[in-house]
Amino acid sequence: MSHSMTYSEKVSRFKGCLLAHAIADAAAAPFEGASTADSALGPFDFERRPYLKYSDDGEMTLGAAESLAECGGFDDEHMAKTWANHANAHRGYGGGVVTTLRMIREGKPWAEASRAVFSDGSYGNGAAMRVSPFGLLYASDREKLQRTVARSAEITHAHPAAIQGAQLIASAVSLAASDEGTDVWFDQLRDLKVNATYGAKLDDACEMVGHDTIPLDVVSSLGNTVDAEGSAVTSIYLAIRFINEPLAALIGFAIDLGGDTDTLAAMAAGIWGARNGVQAIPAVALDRLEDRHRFEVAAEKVAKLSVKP
Ligand code: AR6
Ligand code: MG
Repeated sequence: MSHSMTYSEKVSRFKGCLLAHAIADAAAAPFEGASTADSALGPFDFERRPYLKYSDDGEMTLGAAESLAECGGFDDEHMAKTWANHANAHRGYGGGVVTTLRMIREGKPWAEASRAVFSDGSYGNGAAMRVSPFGLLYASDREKLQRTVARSAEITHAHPAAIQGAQLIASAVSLAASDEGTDVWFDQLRDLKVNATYGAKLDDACEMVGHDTIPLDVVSSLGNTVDAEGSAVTSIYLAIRFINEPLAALIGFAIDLGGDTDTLAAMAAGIWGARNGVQAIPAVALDRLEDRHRFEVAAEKVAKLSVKP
């Protein structure tokens, strides 16, 4: 955070992050699994959706923020129980994580449950899609951010690619929440110890920024799939590309990508909201978001915690 940022500006960014994330998740969820559009079809129209119901992305992010606030920071046991107990089966959770969360509810230690479905751990983007509250809370301490995010990812997603995807998204949120210009984001993200696939995609994304890409180009270079490697850098690219544009434009383009639209949109919008603040989100979207007040309260509590001496 820059020293000149007031507390109310900070609260606006924390709310902007969580609310934009949930709104984008809800707006894009009905398009999950769609094919990639040949050309960009334009901004999402909030008017056509009377109710914005968030999916697993929003639910786990809310749980993360509430657990961080309640514990005054990260507590792995509490976080695991919160995610497990809050999980609503109707919100579209990934098949592996449903089983892992059920095992945690039944009392299995998370470190065992996390490797019970896939012995190498899940490489899905489920750890990255819920990580924005960590990026906000630990924005001023990069080392602590990486360590804490890795541990939070492991609760359900022990595979290194899932952990690194979560670290990339959390770092992008923290860069957005500070006033670091997007021109230096890629340098900072390359400094994380990520695998060669992420490294190559960060290079491609950096190259694509500033060019007028179509959805097919973005998907063929960066991906649109449920694995963390197939989506984390895509969302970072989306956030940078639309950082100075309306949220509806970002969501529209995420939907045009097809595939895992809700998670692509949510991760990108969380980054966008951490830079632009809640005042940049249209009232029609805020008014229609399910549990809007609960997201706002959680964001305020995390903001308060972040300035605690
Ligand atoms: N080996 C084989 N397949 C795997 C592995 C692995 N190690 N890891 C993941 N998969 P999951 P998520 C495949 O269940 O990451 C929702 O739409 C496997 O097919 O851990 O929390 C959300 O909105 C598995 O079911 O869930 C997210 O967009 C799938 O990847 C998305 O799902 C997802 O991994 C990811 O959710
Ligand atoms: Mg998804």
